[in-house]
Amino acid sequence: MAKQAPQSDPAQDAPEVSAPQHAAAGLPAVGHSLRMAAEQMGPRRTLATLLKVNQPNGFDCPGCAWPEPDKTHTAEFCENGAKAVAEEATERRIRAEFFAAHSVSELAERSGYWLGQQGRLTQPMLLDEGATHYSPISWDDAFALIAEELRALDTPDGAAFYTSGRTSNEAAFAYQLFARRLGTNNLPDCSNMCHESSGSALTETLGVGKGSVSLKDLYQADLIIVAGQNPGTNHPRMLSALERAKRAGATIVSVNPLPEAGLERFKNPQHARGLVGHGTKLTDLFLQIRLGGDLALFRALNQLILDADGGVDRAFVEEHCHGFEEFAAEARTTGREEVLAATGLPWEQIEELARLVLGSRKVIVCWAMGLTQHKHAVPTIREVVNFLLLRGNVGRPGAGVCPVRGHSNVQGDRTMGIFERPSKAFLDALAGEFGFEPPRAHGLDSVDTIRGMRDGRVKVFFAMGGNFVAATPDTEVTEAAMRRCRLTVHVSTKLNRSHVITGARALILPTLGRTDRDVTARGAQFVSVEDSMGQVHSSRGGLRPPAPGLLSEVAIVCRLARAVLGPQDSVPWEDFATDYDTLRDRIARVVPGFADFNEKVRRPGGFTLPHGPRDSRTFPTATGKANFTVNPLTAPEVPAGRLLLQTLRSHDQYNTTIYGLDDRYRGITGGRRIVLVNPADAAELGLAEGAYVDLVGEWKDGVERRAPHFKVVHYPVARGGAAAYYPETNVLVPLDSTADISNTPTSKAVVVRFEPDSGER
Ligand SMILES: Nc1nc2c(c(=O)[nH]1)N[C@H]1C(S)=C(S)[C@@H](COP(=O)(O)OP(=O)(O)OC[C@H]3O[C@@H](n4cnc5c(=O)[nH]c(N)nc54)[C@H](O)[C@@H]3O)O[C@H]1N2
Ligand SMILES: Nc1nc2c(c(=O)[nH]1)N[C@H]1C(S)=C(S)[C@@H](COP(=O)(O)OP(=O)(O)OC[C@H]3O[C@@H](n4cnc5c(=O)[nH]c(N)nc54)[C@H](O)[C@@H]3O)O[C@H]1N2
Ligand SMILES: [Mo]
Repeated sequence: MAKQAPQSDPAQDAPEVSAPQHAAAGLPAVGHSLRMAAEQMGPRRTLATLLKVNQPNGFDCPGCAWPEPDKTHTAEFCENGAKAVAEEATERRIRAEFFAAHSVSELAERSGYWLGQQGRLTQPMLLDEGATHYSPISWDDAFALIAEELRALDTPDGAAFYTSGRTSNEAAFAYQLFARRLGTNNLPDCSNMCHESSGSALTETLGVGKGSVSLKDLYQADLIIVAGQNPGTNHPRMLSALERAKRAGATIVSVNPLPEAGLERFKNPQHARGLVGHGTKLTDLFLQIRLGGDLALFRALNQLILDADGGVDRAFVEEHCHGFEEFAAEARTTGREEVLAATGLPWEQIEELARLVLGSRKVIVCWAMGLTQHKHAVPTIREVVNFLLLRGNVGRPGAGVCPVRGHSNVQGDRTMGIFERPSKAFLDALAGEFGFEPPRAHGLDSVDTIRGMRDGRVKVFFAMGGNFVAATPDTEVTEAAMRRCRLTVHVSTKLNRSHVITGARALILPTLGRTDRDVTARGAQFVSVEDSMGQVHSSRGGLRPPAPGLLSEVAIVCRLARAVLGPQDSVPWEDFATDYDTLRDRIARVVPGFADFNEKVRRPGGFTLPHGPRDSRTFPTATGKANFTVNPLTAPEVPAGRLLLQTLRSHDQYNTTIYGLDDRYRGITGGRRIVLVNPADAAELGLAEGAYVDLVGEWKDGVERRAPHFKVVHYPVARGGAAAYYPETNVLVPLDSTADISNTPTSKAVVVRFEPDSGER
């Protein structure tokens, strides 16, 4: 089996620990982001670029999917958005000489941090069968090579087409069309590891797998519950919205095993008072819940609402909902002892939250990976929906569901048909528009793609962005699976680990990013994205591309499709590649909500997609109503002497892209191999502060999964749980440990034991 190479170099990884902070952003954040940006881009490019982020005529920030306020502040960027931009707009370059100087096996020994620091990719590269180094290849030869491998497959299902969520609507639509013209629904995407649980739960209960609130709703809410999310690091611009809500009188409750600095207090860097003052206190009530305790919490709240006089919005439930009686009967059986054990919360706190809920007319629940990456994630989110439905908190201003998406266009990619289980309606529309019969059988998601590669069924792996081997679970299994492929292809902006863990042959196809100017034979092009709240708008980069001849993602897909399907194919790939308006005209006819796409996307601020539950309390579910569901109470079980590990993000990373080795708000500097443990648990387990340990995963398959050399940090995490960074800990997440229904890896719930540092690296 492949040796597990360091994700971060243990030799350079020497974490230092100081006290965690209690406020986010402010002056240090501005200084930090400008310093990082200037290092990558130089001062002139830094200023020119950062002033264009999320502006009406600029590009969409590649950082996260949080929406832009209507009137954009001149500096509508945040510290971590600035880092994401700098990472892409860097002036460093990787050229052919780099690949001649470094063999693939040498690069496989480097950390992901080091690989990312080498700069932008500038020309197509091929690793031929048996070769030790990548060497240059022309675009046409690269497309011909992929065509040859695809044609050699017994079935189109021998290929899988992965998407990471930065891909534009236009590229995503062309990409799924190509896969389906070829004959497969194997369209795994990063969503499968991210908000799939939200999509599954919301589609079943509300009929739309997306959030139902806008920024305006947040500003009007009486009560906002933020559960399982760390916006201070991952969605910093959300803090401005929470601050505004707070000033308008909202109460904010955070539910998290960790006290996250960004949720405690916010020093808004857009205002003078935020730069130098104490900032705004955000959280009014902090529920320090145990990992995986949220289902129990929401069941308890629902029981208290049912028991309260006038707690239930009867009129709403009768007119709009289905399944109330069964749900209520189940909720009434919720046992207090079970709730206390699962949540670790004092009962009084749960009652206090219930009082806040009963005193509020407009309630929003926001969540992210803390809810979606558990075995019982889908029932947990269904129970959140029950909670909102009970008091009519869906489809009225100031209220609703708010799953906060990660990648900047992950929601749009799904809207464009990047889905291994497309609806019949979508396929029918595609068939009607393009005159072919798309495959109807479900395809493979991310976890099933790994199984397919492992078992030799998937032989060609193609990735539109992302870093598949580093982002997916069970690193050793996944890397071995990847190595079994005939061909692996990555369309990427930056070098990463997935380029050096390859099939028999491998291609790196460099591409333009969000910040780059995109000019084709028919002139300057722009693309579009959809944010976390269903707002679609254009994105236009302004920087000189990192190298001449670089192709956009749209052009890569369309030229590949033409090479594979032939020039006489019924789809006008060449027009699509050079004039994105022609592509948008087709999207307008296939995807609901996109009529007059070309006209609407040119309006300042773009347009909002229709959303039945939000707009008119219509619920396109199987029953035609909003569905209450019955979700038996479960919580993770952890044997004595073990802790439950969650794998999360530091402040200096974007998923598998490491910007730096600090996690400022949590008081960690200079390293990433740390594990946060509650001092009381540490005392019981004999884990001294500063000691080095191996984390050893335990799961029912009995396989030993080991992540060596982590420094113990005593930290105020909820009892029974621990936390360490991803992707270093992905080696511990079993491939088969996934959420029921959504098949999302359980990255927030890995049972681990601690062993003395083995000295392994
Ligand atoms: N700068 C930056 N921005 C990003 C990203 C990035 O890596 N860096 N990633 C992007 C992507 S793709 C995504 S999906 C989002 C991720 O955004 P988040 O979901 O905020 O990311 P995580 O770091 O995984 O944080 C999970 C949070 O949930 C809490 N949590 C964990 N388990 C539980 C639980 O059982 N219950 C509750 N109530 N809380 C729990 C953790 O303590 C932590 O605060 O951010 C996006 N934005
Ligand atoms: N243990 C654990 N595992 C997790 C998670 C977790 O919380 N814990 N989180 C999961 C989540 S929420 C997600 S979304 C996934 C993320 O999984 P991915 O989306 O696959 O990973 P990223 O690290 O975001 O991908 C980064 C790479 O994308 C490429 N890239 C960047 N911009 C562009 C672009 O514009 N175009 C193209 N073509 N390429 C580009 C660069 O080459 C860069 O190296 O990871 C998942 N894995
Ligand atoms: Mo994500």
